[in-house]
Amino acid sequence: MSESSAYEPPKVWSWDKEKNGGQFSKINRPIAGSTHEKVLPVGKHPLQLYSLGTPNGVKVTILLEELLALGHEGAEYDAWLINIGEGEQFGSGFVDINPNSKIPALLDHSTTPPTRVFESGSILLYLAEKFGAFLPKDARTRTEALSWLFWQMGSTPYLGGGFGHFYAYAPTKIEYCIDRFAMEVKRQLDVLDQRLATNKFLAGDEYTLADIAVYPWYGVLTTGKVYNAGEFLDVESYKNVVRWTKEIAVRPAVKRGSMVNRAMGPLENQLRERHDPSDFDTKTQDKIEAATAAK
Ligand SMILES: N[C@@H](CCC(=O)N[C@@H](CS)C(=O)NCC(=O)O)C(=O)O
Repeated sequence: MSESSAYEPPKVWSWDKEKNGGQFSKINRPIAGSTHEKVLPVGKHPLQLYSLGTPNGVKVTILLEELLALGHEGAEYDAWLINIGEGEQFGSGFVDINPNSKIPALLDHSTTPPTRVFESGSILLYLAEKFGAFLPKDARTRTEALSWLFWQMGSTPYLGGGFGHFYAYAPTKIEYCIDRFAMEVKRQLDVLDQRLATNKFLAGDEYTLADIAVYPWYGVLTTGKVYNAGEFLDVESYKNVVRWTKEIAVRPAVKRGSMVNRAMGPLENQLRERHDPSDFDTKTQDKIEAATAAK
């Protein structure tokens, strides 16, 4: 019998802060709102992004780099690091922008008063509409792109909060949970695989905000880099997703966007804060640490 089947839930759930709830138990709380006062920094550009280089954060930085690559100068941005392991998402300034205390969060100072945007899907839509790019003009294709964008937002909690949590983070491996969510994630990969068998991109011929939303989760999953679950999920069998992933991964804006606010992995791929395009050449973590060591 697994440990989980011995648990009898009490009549009313209560919060036991000392219980081992896994890797994120120190930051997870059953109440919303800020835990401490913290004014957020503001840089020189109208767009201020408060984020972390997780798949949800990277969606936004890829779109911003794609907009800049297209020549939209108004998409210049400052990207500040929010360390969710340290609970920075519960600072008062961050909660003012995102009452849900999750990265990414955007403040657009080009409007008066500044416009707050939270939820990565909403941020992608806001930016695509603001700059008139990566969202098709034709109603049918636009609707298809939005359907896939909302598909990602609705489906990924089963990949992250479901599969990833129980496969990679939970303190005990529970077969029932891993089975349930592995099956669902494989079904989702098959949904994408079938769509991409007959379409170059998710909305059709055009690369859109839907591809930008889905790639950091399901594309990177097929490279084995998400939860180290490549072999377990047999990701290479989703040939069309693999083909699509390879096409997206080589885009220069995708490479740049994937480095922003990144705080793990090889140091040369980590641009923890981004305030200027030149930061990619001069402010990656390997260069910052080499300069500090030389002093
Ligand atoms: N639906 C949200 C999910 C955002 C999300 O889950 N962010 C995670 C990091 S990837 C986070 O901030 N977690 C901190 C926490 O849960 O306290 C979105 O797409 O913006």
